[in-house]
Amino acid sequence: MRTAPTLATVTWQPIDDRTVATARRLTMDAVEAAGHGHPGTAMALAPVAHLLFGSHLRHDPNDPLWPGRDVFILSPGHASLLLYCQLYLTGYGLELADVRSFRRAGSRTPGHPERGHTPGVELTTGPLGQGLASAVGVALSDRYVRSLLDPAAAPGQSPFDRTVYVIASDGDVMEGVTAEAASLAGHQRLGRLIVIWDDNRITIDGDTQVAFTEDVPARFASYGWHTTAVAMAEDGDVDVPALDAALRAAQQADDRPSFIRLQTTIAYPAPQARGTAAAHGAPLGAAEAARTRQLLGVDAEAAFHIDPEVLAHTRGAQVRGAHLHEQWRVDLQRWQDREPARAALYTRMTAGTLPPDWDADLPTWPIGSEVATRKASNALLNALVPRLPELWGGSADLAESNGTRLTGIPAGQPAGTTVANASPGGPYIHFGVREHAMAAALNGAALSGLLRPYGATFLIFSDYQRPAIRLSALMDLPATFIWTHDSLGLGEDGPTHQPVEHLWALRAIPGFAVIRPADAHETRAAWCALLEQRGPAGLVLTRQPVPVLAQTDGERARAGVRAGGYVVHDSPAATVVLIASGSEVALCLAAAELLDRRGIAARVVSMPCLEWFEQSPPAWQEEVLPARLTARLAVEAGSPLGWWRWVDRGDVMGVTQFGASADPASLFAGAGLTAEAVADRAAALLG
Ligand SMILES: Cc1ncc(C[n+]2csc(CCOP(=O)(O)OP(=O)(O)O)c2C)c(N)n1
Ligand SMILES: [Mg+2]
Repeated sequence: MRTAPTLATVTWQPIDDRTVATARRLTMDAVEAAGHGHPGTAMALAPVAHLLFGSHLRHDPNDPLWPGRDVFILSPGHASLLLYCQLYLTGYGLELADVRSFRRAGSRTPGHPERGHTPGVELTTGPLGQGLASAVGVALSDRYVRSLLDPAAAPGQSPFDRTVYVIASDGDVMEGVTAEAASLAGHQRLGRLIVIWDDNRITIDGDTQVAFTEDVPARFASYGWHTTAVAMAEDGDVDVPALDAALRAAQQADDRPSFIRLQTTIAYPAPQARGTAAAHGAPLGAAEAARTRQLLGVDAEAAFHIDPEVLAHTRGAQVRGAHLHEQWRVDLQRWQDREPARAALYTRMTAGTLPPDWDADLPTWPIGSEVATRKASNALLNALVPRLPELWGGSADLAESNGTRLTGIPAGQPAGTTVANASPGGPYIHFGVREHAMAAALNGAALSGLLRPYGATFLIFSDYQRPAIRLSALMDLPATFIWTHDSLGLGEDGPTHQPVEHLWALRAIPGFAVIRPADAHETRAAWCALLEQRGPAGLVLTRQPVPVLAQTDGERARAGVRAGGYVVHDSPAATVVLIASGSEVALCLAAAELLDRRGIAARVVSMPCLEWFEQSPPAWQEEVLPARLTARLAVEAGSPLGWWRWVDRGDVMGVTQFGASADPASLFAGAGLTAEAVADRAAALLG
């Protein structure tokens, strides 16, 4: 069996001190060369990074995507050089030239680490708090995957046991999303999550005493974390043996996440800059850098000089990594031989393909019946989740409302839970009232590529998730955000709960698909398209029942939804086009009927996803919205903001005021969204 993740006490040699000195001076050199950047924390934590990458992390620099690796997340992304130095020194393929071109256009060393841009960067970080919160998602989803694929293995003995290491700064620990995520991690007893808090008492405004004076470890202890403290060494440097011991204790505490308070001195050992906020985000300056190089014992060397002995030492990580990787391969092979069915599932999940017949028995609805699209989505999830174990997720305390309560599907809870129908391997997560942490956790859960995570709340509360949604799009992760109660149509809960600007606020995020199906049929098509397309997406659903349309059924609609928009009603004599998404498609069909009675032929286009329509071939766009049909009216129960893109010389009907606590029919009428009003406006367009 594989070696346990815990390693023998690290023996720190003079060469390790030289390695740390090298990383520190490389950090200074890179910031001095760029003329800007964040040297302080990358310098101070150089021993931490070397201890992790050299001794604790199971990783293979030759294969940054090795599935058996531990995950390292640098939550304070501004300290990116801390990571870049390790990726260079341990041999990830990042070269000295890359470190030299730190923060330059086109370099592999951007200001903050970017996943997909630099090999070895697991997660894009920079917005404080997101890294730590996403790490909770990694650990939570890892536990699920491990239970799914290798439930019988003893703790630490499965090829799917990974540890998630996080470095977090004061800012990370102060951010609200961290409170949500840490509380969830404590409840879920995520024993394979280890956070090192860089307690340097410095943020940009200066001493943390100006704003941050609580007992942080006590807070984490009350969340249910295992906490330890490592005081700084007498000279202000990191106490490496004490940190090493704390890490080993954290690795042993496998029934709780671990929080290590690590006291450090920002910019150590710079004689003037150390311990100051000035060292957070600006070059030390030539004179201070020279004094620091002297203290580091590298003053005689040219900038960016690397001692070959140091490099040979750090590149030992490649040998160690290859060894760990090979051991893992053997363990994985044994597991595959023992578990052929699970191994086939793992192969499929790794490939990201869907099994045959995954969509064979999806629900159907009688045409003409009235079904809220959230209810349709619920029926779909109930059909899909038992067939697709990669569908992992839940809701932020709105399971019933969001249509994510699943029949018979176990909840994911820690071992020994008293919750009914729950286990560590349950694919359904009760995220609690923690929308932001849920969204960040979805990003973490999507990183491995094995899962298709989803998380649900009301559309109005997408505002509580926005920073994580943006990162999901930036990283192009296959996360699905389910948002119900999508308009004034939610009714009596009133303006605090009625989205107005949200659809366009979300559509404004580059690379993010907002899908707002017209009815149950389109909701089915949307889930199918989502599962086939693998991109960051939001599924926007109604609270209120909407008619199940004849025009949205079958393969034609499925293709139409995939293309983002398609014709649902037409006439060869059409002179005007009504374009709508979601609940307003039925409204436009009714308006087309009224127009017909007035002798005006209209085409109706259902446009569930503007991003997909934008990406569809020009010929398809022309087929749906021909250039000759310039009289176009877009109708959506939200801000009209971006619809102008598609209406040519036409018009947009939307919502520009907050709603009110009233029944949906009055609210739609009050906003001017009735079939009569739509028909009138369309007729007016024709002059
Ligand atoms: C959400 C968010 N708010 C603000 C910032 C801007 N910012 C970058 S670092 C920082 C605080 C620096 O203090 P700390 O987190 O302790 O990092 P250190 O200076 O110790 O490296 C701030 C406010 C940010 N990156 N993310
Ligand atoms: Mg700090």
